[in-house]
Amino acid sequence: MSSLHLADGSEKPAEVEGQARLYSMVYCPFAHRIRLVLSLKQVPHDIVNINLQSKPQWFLEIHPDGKVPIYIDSDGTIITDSVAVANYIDEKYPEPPLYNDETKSRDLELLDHFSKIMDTFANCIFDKDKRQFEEILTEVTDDLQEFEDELNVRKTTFFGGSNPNMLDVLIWPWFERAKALTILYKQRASLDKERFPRIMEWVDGMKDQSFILKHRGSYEKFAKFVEAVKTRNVDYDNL
Ligand SMILES: N[C@@H](CCC(=O)N[C@@H](CS)C(=O)NCC(=O)O)C(=O)O
Repeated sequence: MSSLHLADGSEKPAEVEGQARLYSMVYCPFAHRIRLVLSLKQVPHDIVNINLQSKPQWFLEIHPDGKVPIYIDSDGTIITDSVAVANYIDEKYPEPPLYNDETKSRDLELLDHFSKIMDTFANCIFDKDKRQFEEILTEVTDDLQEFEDELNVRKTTFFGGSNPNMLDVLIWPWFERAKALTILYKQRASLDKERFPRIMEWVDGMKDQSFILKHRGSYEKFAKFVEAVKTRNVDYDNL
């Protein structure tokens, strides 16, 4: 079950006993990570979407940061921050495994390096980065080189081998949203096929995964969402 985005003044939906809950927001890439992990692990849960511009008081009482995702486990345990939530779910539900001992430390290192790309993307879409778009794009592609090189070393479609692992899943939401840049900046923003053949193959492989298709969002709507955030007037359910 997924809900409309609940705002201040709304009632908190009753919890279903013995079932986990994800507090989410449809356009949030961090919450998207968790929807993907829950789907892959087939964890029974419900989703309550939050209007982040008018947060319900009861939502702020769950955690004062007031950010999504928040995951409430079936036993009431509250976990915040997408990577912590993803790892918590992975430990509790080991199947399918999303880390392997051989690559786990390198995967976590790459995940850490990917946060620089995430920050650049956020600053870029919300106009906090005043550099020319070309300059920002050059920086992002240079930062992506490490990921291309790693896939080249592993010689596999996914970082996880023939199936996506935690690193694949946790970086995907930003790739899905990247094309919004072409709308927001009215410029082409595609990767060079000669320089990034592995990443291109990875994107194609990820797109076809059933758990990715199930939670796929439109980059056009994401671009509308970004524009709406800038005017501080987001109609979360009607973009
Ligand atoms: N580091 C956090 C970031 C979560 C985050 O920034 N979520 C945004 C939505 S995409 C949010 O809840 N913003 C509301 C706010 O900051 O008040 C994570 O990985 O979960």
